[in-house]
Amino acid sequence: MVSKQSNLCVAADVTSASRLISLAESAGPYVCLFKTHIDIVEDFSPQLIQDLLAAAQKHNFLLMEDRKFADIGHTVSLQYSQGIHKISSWADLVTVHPIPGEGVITGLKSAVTNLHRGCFLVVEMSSAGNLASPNYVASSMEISKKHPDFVAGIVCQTSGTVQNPGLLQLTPGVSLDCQNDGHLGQQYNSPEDIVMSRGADIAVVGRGIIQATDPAQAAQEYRAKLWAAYEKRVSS
Ligand code: 5BU
Repeated sequence: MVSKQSNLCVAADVTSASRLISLAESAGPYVCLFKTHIDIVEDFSPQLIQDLLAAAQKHNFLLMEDRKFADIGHTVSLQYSQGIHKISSWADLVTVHPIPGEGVITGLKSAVTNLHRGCFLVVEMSSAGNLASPNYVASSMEISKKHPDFVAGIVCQTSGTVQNPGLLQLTPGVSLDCQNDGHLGQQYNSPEDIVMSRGADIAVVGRGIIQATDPAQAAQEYRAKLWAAYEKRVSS
């Protein structure tokens, strides 16, 4: 984040391997994290992973697979390391719902004994009507404390949820032009609000970048606005 002066994570929600790699090349120089939903790629192949890893190394970003694991420990350990995607072999970070309890984390950890891997716990979502109650958020934060060797951060929407300075706050729902995406439930904030009022350390931008006519230029613009807000917040 510091060397690239970027707290921007791009949500690369595209369905073809060539578009995914093209985004990694165009937005890659401006992001600290490149977030995938690998299961939406229609022409997935192991070569795509090799290309993604090469882009990550070239542009110095981490890969996050937004898999939102949410099952018993044994099942998530298989979903994480097996199947066609073999997520644990390439994704530096994954997302996890704490709904099953602590076993979801111990299960994931059991699949990666020799790899440098981590997760973000999803404790609050950006979507309208999401079910995260204050109790759920508090209990989820308790779980995060028990696994500092694997929980790198928290996905949430509210400033103050993350009290531990050792955890990063990742916050989706950021757009320069939209308030929502209609009946699909997404709710957006501006880059300034997400960092200054909602406490994001890293902000996730999907359609604001990937649907722009020039994704590289959009990524530059979001990076500049988000980083300026971040510097302002941490120095105030
Ligand atoms: P958008 O196009 O900027 O709306 O994309 C947002 C991305 O962040 C998308 O990949 C979602 O899966 C992801 N997301 C989210 O929007 N809200 C959440 O609470 C979580 C993830 Br967790």
